[in-house]
Amino acid sequence: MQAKPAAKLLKDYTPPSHQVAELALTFELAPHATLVSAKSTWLAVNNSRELTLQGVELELLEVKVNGVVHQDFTQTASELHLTSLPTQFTLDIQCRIDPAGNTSLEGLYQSGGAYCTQCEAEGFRKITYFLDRPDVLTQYTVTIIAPKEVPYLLSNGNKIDSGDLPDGRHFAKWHDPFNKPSYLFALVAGDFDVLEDTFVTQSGREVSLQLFVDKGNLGKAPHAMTSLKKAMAWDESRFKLEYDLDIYMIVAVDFFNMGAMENKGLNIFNSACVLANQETATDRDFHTIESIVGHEYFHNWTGNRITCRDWFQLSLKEGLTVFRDQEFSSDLGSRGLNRIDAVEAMRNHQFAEDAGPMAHPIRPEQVIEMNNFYTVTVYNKGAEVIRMLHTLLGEAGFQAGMQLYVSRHDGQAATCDDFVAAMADANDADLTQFKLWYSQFGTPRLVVDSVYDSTQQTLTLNIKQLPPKNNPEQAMLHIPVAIELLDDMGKSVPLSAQPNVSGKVLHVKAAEQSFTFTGVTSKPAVVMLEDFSAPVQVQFDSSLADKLHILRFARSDYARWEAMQQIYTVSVVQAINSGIKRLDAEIVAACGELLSKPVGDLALISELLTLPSFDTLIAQFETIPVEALCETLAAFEHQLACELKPLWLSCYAQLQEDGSLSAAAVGTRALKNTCLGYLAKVSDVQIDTWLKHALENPNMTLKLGALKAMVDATHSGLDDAMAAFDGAWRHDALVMDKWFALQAQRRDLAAITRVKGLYQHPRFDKGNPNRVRALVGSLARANPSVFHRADGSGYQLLGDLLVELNAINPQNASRMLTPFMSWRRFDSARGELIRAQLQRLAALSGLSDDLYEKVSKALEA
Ligand code: B3K
Ligand code: ZN
Repeated sequence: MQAKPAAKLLKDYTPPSHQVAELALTFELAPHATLVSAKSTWLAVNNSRELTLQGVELELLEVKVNGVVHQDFTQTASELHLTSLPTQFTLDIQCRIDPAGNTSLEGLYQSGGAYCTQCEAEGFRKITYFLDRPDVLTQYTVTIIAPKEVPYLLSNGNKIDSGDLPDGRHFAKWHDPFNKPSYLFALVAGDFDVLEDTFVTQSGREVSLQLFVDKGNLGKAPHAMTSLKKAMAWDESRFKLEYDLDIYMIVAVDFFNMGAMENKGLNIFNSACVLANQETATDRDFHTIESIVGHEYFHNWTGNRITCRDWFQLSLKEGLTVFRDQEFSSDLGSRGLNRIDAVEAMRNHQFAEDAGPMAHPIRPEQVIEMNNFYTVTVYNKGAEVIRMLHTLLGEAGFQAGMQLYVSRHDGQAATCDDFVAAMADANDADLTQFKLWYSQFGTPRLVVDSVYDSTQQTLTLNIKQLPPKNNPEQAMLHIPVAIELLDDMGKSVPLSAQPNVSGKVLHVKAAEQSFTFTGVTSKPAVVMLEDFSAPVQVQFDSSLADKLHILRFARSDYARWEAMQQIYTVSVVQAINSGIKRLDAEIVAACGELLSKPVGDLALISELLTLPSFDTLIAQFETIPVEALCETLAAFEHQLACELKPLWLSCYAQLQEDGSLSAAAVGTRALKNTCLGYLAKVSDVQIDTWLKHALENPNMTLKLGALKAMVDATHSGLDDAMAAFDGAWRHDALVMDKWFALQAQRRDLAAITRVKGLYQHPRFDKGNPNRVRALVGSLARANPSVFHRADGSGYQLLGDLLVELNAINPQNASRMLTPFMSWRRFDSARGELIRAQLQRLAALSGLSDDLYEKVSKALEA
């Protein structure tokens, strides 16, 4: 392994040496030689005569201080160190950069023909030399000069000037009146179609909304625009937060590392998170777009108006903004289904990260490459921590805390401590113990047992808090445990008052605590951790009868789903231990009951009838039993398909929907697809006809549902169906991503060869993160029986790709590496095969910091 890149530590934070009063940037755009001039005004904070600026892959042309060429500087690959400076000065720096040659998709790069930027976390240093850190805020004025063939020239804030220049070029000048850090800077230049709209804020200001998409894609833009307007209205009504500029722009680009970016007034989005109509996008895509458009909009306050002091505080904006987008989706749609989604993200991904070599607190203390910390821990566990605060303080208390946070810190770069202090002060609450959630990693465990005393009519819950297995020294946390007690009739039993219980929440703060509830007239079924009120693992043995009772009667849809998940999970574990891969008749009957009366929330019924994923189930095992797990899931699915065949058939036959995006139609399509998924596993002429009809249906949700059903069933018509889909959709890269993903989920013997072969498909492009994630990401994440083949061919394929991606796009490489991180969880033969791939990467010359950090952690003893 090459020289070790240095880690940065939270405890080493020092404030910046200088303040920047203003920054004027001028870009003369050319694909391989863009000129960037940066003129700024500086004030040394402690009379320092030196200034160290960050800059990477820049060709430095000239430095002037107070208008005079300045030669007292030294340069390294990542810094410019200026000496002999006055304490107050203007600085002019001229650089040349190569957007067309920038495949990292960070800094200024080209997507298709358009220029665009991505500066978070530390991409601004690929544009010019600057104090590229989030606590240096200043006002930006940006002039963009380009040939007239590039008609739209966009940056943050308001356009203050534009016009023609000699030699066929034109310019636009933008000014952003809000101070911002460099990571929120954005520039876009290209030719687009524009969808325009307006939004009138609660105080009566009219905001112009513009959505820029590739030419020809206007028909796929309205949903994102509607989502934006819903988000603006929701933030006003729930959080009393109003938009602050006169214009809000969103640009969709095809080459983008993440979902989207909240640059002030000029969001840049992965086109997959914007473009949708019902012929090309699934119901799930529509939902994702709404939540991401909301997420980026909500950052305008939680992230932009109040930003982060340093990158260790990332969860300050991300955990909070994920919480806000989850609430947005829940207020507009189904709270239960949104909670299921959020908990699945936690259980499928975050628990694994928190137990693996990259485990970190939601406020990390040590970072080599910041881009590696845009994680499910910082985002999703961060949101769960905010949700716990909301549970502890209630909506009114939480909103009071938010108002205090905003009034104290508007315009500042703040810390997680600042946020918790505002919550505590506004509520006169002691959050000292709660704050440990920010500094401790790993998933805490609760071991619960319940004792019912029929003579006293009491129920006692004895709760033990165990530290995470990988962090045994950690201090006890304050864990809000929501519960519901259900009597024989399925009615909620009121919880008798006692210390450390408020409403339905038990405050678990110590290693062992007991809670005794009086007036419990019969032995209740206990809903434990209702709505996943804390990101913990719970061990609580309850009978199948109790779980079925909860399934029928719990007040929370989430709790009903969770009961069913536990039923399936216990069955899977028992089947693997006993070797008898059959679901209990009572469980099959419960599924039958759900299916025989498809009324109410059909999307929820669909979730209830879906077995837990491979990724969820692995948490049950010390060593992941790959074959046994895949075989058991397949056996259960087959059993449900066969034994309930008449019910699947009658359910499917009676489900009708109007093709709209109403919750009822979306739910109906979800259940139709679930039915078809099971039915495709049993052969029948009727089923083949339905599959054919669904494939021909213009609605992408139904079309893809049929194709997925055929993939999972290894249906004899699959090759033809896949070829027809390719023929019909080759022109649409985003639709082809769905096809690549399905190709990668096929389980036949040729699966690995097929994926490799698809690298040559005319629509495939290793430089495009969406394509790579669709194809290879789906193999690694959604096809465990093939990816984890004992011969190591899946690992070899991913290893080969990572070697290439390391050179093209380290950020994407690092994200694609994640499945290798849990190599110690597999049997020794598989573990060794993955380790060999990690060692191969470790030995690469030119290994990026991104991969170095994760590979070296994975290999550490
Ligand atoms: N803040 C951006 C993420 C930037 C990631 C940089 N590697 C998107 C978001 O969370 O809204
Ligand atoms: Zn975000």
